[in-house]
Amino acid sequence: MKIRILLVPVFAAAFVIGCGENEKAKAEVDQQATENDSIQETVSVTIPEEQLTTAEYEFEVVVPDLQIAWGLDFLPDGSMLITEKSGELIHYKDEKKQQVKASPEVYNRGQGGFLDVAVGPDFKNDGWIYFTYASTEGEGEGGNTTLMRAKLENNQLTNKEVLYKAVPNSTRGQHFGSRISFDGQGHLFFSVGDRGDRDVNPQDLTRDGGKVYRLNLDGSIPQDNPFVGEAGAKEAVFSYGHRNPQGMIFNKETGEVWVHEHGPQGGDEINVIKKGANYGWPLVSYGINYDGTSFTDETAGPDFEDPLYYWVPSIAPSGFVFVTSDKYPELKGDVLVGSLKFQYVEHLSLNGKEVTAREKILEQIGRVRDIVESPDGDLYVSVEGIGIVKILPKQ
Ligand SMILES: [Ca+2]
Repeated sequence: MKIRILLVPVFAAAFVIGCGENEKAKAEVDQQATENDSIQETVSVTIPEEQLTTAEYEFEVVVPDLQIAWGLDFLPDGSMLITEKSGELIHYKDEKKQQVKASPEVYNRGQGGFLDVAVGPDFKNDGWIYFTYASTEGEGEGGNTTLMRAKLENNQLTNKEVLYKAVPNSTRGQHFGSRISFDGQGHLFFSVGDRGDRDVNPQDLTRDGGKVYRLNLDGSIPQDNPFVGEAGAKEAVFSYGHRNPQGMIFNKETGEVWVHEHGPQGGDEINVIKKGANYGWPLVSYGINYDGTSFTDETAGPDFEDPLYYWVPSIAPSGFVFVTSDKYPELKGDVLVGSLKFQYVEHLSLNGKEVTAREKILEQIGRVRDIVESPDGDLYVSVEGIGIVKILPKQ
């Protein structure tokens, strides 16, 4: 069914032993092998394209006439906040689109622009909403990914606070990330891609880019972050060696933050985020360069965290949701991932932390940017050139 990659340690092959000792020695080796297997077995799994099945779902367009609705989230009243990559923030309420005033000025270049929006976990009490966007603030030409929080009052953003600005600015148009997620324990996670500087940023803890960051909800740095106190390190960094994560969930069943990230040609990954871990980019990868040459022969190594799942060929993943809703029993407990490249939503069946099947839904709908479960348990998908559509539960 699926390809499972096992990293089985190589044992010294030569045993020169007497006949009577043979059985005992062999038993010891077997015992050792079993122990090492359980330690070193990776969970890296891929499922080939030929096993990708298709499921029919109806959908309806809920918010029409959007260009690139990069991110969306729901307020407790059921209304929706939507970012347009070009720079608009839209509040969709009572079937009307309102452009929110005083939204941040964005650097709309390449993959950068207005990125994610996430309503804070204590919104009902404190009113905080979190955003990521590309910004030109600070020194140097170009821009870089920025995290802001603000409140929404009378259709405008107030109390705006920049909580993090990645540096330096760059005129490159690649790999800004960025998604925002909360762990239910007072932390916010967000991602910044490698900004097209793969050989400089992802493996260097003193530089932004190619990282997943963890902050307290007010933007301060948790003192138990892994690189606090390390000379020169960006103390907001939680994990590194990432390429360009554009999907992030908090998996309520495992209590973990998961990201997916674009690989090069082949090698998109789902990674379970662990404190201080190195996810290997660009030193290990299941992908190759776009010109067909290989930049690394290594897919794994002892210093690197293996992906939970990887795609070959790349689907160009954007948007990620862990389905908890009873309205979609066949999706519940699984994840959905948007595909920019192949223009569908991929349903990955999960057995705990193992991906067991792939299924295509909303085939040929368009480039999928984001997927969100609403407070009343409906699944909404942002599709370029269409807007926001709702996946209709099966009758
Ligand atoms: Ca990796």
